Amino acid sequence: RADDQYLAIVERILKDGYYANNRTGVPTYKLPHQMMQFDLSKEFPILTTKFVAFKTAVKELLWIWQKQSNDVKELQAMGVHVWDEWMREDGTIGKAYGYQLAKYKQVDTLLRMLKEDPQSRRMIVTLWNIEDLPDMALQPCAYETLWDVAGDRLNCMLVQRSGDMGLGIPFNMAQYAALVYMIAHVSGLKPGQFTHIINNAHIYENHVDALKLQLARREEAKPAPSLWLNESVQTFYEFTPDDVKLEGYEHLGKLPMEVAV
Ligand code: UFP
Repeated sequence: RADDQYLAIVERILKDGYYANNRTGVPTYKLPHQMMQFDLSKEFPILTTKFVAFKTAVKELLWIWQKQSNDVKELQAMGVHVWDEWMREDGTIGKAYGYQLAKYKQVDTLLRMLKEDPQSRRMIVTLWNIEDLPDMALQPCAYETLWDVAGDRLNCMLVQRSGDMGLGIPFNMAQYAALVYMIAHVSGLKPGQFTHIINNAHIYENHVDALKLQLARREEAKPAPSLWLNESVQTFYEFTPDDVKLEGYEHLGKLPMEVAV
């Protein structure tokens, strides 16, 4: 289950993590090469040992993958403020995230390959553009997805270079799982295996207490909710935040943590 895999990483980091400072000034405990794997036909991977703001996660995902926008005001208009701290004077996050999808029409290419050549081993969407890195407000963390089709199943591997276990990862795992459901639906496929690889998995020092509280909730984890998609949506660009909902999301409540900027 999502809680078990996530909390196992948290526990490993608290036990064996390497303690060091970083550019934010808030030190972390970190471990390399952590991984979670989910069979999306069996469970939707969202934590229940704390509340995860799924709606916000979906809105941010659609802002990146569908609007392919770097305009923070557009996100704010949807009531989402996760990028406020990184907004530049021009109101954008520079050439980061959605900008890189639009620049090379990467989502269209993926959707086309899934239809025309689903056995391709070259279905990659990447936000890591070396040339543009200096113009990004934040270099993309969850920067690459690799896609695979087996029978009627769509598999996806998400590669994340840097993962904030307290705040970022719970959000990223649920939003990319939702993305697999959406891409599968519009491609006539079913969601399959979702693998989330985190290169530098870290816990900020000021998140340790909250995460220990969460670990203590492990035995009370709730059953996973299911994801509901509006089946009448035909193309990826039609999805609205209301077309993607969790059904039966029971959780053990909020665990506030401060974001390191
Ligand atoms: N971070 C995530 N997920 C995201 C995102 C940011 O975990 O989707 F945008 C975290 C990882 C890290 C910080 O703690 O934000 C980025 O800092 P750096 O660029 O130094 O890795």
